[in-house]
Amino acid sequence: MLRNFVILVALFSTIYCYKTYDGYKILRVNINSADDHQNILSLESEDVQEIFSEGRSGHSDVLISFQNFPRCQTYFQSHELTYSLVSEDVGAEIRKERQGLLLAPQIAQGEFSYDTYHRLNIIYEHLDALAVTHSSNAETFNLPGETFEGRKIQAIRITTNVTSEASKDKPLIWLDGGIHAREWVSPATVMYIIDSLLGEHEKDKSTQMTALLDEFQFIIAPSINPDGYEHSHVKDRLWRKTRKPSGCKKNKYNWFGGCFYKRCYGVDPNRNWSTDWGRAGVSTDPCSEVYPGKEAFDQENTRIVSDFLTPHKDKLKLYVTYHSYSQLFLTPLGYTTAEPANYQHHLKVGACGDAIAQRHGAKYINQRSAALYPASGDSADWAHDVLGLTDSYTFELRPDENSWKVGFELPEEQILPTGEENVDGLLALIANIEYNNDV
Ligand code: 0X9
Ligand code: ZN
Repeated sequence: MLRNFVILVALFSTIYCYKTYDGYKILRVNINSADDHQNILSLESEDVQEIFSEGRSGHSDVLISFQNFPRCQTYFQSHELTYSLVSEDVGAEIRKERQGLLLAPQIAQGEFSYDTYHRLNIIYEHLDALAVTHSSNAETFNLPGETFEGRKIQAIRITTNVTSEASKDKPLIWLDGGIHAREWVSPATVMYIIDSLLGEHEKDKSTQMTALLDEFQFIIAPSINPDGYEHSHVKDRLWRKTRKPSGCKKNKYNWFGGCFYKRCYGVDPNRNWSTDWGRAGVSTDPCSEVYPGKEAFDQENTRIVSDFLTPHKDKLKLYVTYHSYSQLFLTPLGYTTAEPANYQHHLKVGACGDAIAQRHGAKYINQRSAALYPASGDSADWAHDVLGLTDSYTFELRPDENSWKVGFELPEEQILPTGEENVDGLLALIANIEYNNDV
């Protein structure tokens, strides 16, 4: 009875507070030249398209409302852009996922599961519970500072003898998830990696995990854009950015100092880091999905993470950030197609893709970030250039480019296999980092 009531209330809030995306379509637009790419970006600032979904190799997936569809078709024709229909009704996909979430069984405090996507409090409570159960190998802490909406970025430090002072000098591996709000499988995968390092899962790898924990300290933050993540759960499933007010659409103000078109929120946190900030793959429109902010690190969450990592520079041996989707292993650099000096090494570590494929057959392509599309100000480039770290990578998790309707809504039954294959991928990656090989 109570459960039915809860579901009714949730459905009511779904209808009245949640962006429905009814009648929205996703189109896959073929990109054959830099002009095509630019035309897609312009389409966004003309308000014809609601979300600029990243330009993949050879195409760009764009989300378009029912009302804007005819204008969009005209625009495509006049710019000689061809496209195919990927999703007829995004709203239906979102409703389906949301119903599944509402019906997911409740879990006890501190518990976690990989059959549904969890809210931030469940993630943080599970980290704390792990630190209690594995008190000699794990401790949780908040990175200093608060996000714009006043949330903490919680991290877990995992290493043998975690309370000893000496453990703080060990070589450091940093992993983060959730920099893009809607990429829900990213925090879930990072949580699975944490559980596995502590022997909650992947129990057959205990010898390997113990050796890793003896050698390294891991600091792992599963959700480094918590404001955006919560927003994507309660208001807008396809939210990507942070939540800080960013200005007015097209930077147009009215006579009274308000916005001429509409107020914009959020900055793309993966364009907000200082490396080559604001140049490639960005838009100056504060409403854009790839708006990099007014300046580097003007978002609390990117500032918090960079301030935390900078003093650890000398200890840091590996930086990995988890995104979705497309199944890619992206190596530096992302802002220029010029080959970095350590490119041969990056090719070698790309072998982690084989380990991933061996688990469940999913193929992750090894590619230089800029070959996906050049974009300035991403976190992995910052770790590579500013922290001087050769081993700095971005994973794009499941699904691949073709087997999906709404790529960010990975079906729940794929959460676990994604976690499993990425434990294998990470172990293979660590085996090849410079620190372990003296390259
Ligand atoms: O665009 C991004 O920030 C990443 N893709 S996503 O779909 N998760 O948004 C890719 C970042 C790769 N870096 C560069 N191309 N610089
Ligand atoms: Zn992303």
